[in-house]
Amino acid sequence: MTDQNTHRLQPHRRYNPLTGEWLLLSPHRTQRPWQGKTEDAPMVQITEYDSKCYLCPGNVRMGGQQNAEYPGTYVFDNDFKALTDCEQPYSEDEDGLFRSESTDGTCRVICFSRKHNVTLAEMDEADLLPVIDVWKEQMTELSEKYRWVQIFENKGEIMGCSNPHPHGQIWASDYIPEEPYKEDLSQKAYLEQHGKNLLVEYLAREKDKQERIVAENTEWLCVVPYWATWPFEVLLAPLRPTLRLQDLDDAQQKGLAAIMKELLVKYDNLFSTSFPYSMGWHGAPANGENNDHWQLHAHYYPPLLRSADIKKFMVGYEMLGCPQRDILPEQAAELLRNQSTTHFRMKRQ
Ligand code: H2U
Ligand code: ZN
Repeated sequence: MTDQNTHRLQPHRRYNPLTGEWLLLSPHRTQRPWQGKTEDAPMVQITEYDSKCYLCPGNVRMGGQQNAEYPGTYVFDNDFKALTDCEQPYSEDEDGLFRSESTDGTCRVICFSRKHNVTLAEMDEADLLPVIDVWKEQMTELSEKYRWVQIFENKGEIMGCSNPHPHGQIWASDYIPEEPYKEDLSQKAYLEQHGKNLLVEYLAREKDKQERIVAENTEWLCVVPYWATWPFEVLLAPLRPTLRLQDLDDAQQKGLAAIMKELLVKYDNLFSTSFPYSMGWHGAPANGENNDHWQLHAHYYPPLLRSADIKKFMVGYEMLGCPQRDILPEQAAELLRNQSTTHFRMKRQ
């Protein structure tokens, strides 16, 4: 912490320009030495194929359908869809007090690899390219029909994901959900007010400041955002104006595979654990409108605070007031940035 930044050590609020919300920072509570527990997690040996896994090639899923003998990535319709195309469209509104409407949507599951025992962090960089291909294909296909296509990954038992087989999900809907809706309004207002794209401008400033960068290459920037809520939250975005995943060109796609690999290895190395998180992509909605105010980006929201088993809870004041964090985003970024780019499991072999 440089001398001119000591004001940051007192309680203060920071503004999230993407959502228009504020958060509270209490960094004076963490000025004790770093207490991160980084002893080695036990090496749990799991096999490349698990006959009991619903996602492994050739296995029968809960609903009775059989997975193909897929060699790489694999997409199937979720057997327990949270969204379906509605059979009886309706909308009701009783004086704004009892308001409801039907929705159209669908849900899919994406297996990132046929191998049960790898994670994106441990996959070769080259094997991340097909994952990005699938994301792009799915976005293109589902955007024809649905206004919002939410691609996400829920990783780790702590996040409620019970199956270690590397996989993500897609939920597509005819409505734009709350988080991207707030981002849509904020980005639009910023462009109107400042004549610049909010995130493209923010990334350029972060690149200059070099305070919150976790990883960077010629096409991408990965930062702990100035307004991060979760201790090790990151924002990953292309530097060039880009509306959607399916708009990424070859150079951006290669750059994305490289920076994802770097981020995920650093995440795992931070607490010597397979780092849990929820992540997902936000880009311009498929609404047929001018979306110049949008910039593609991914959010990574990891729940961990100080070790592989100490989680941050969003409770109390955070449920009733606003989110709060102790460790400064600048400190979190430095911790992540300084992690090795060699996965801890590789080192121990
Ligand atoms: P998560 O572990 O990220 O929750 O994803 C698992 C998803 O896979 C979940 O949405 C689906 C669940 O509905 N699933 C199937 O569609 N078929 C199965 O046989 C098992 C799980
Ligand atoms: Zn499996």
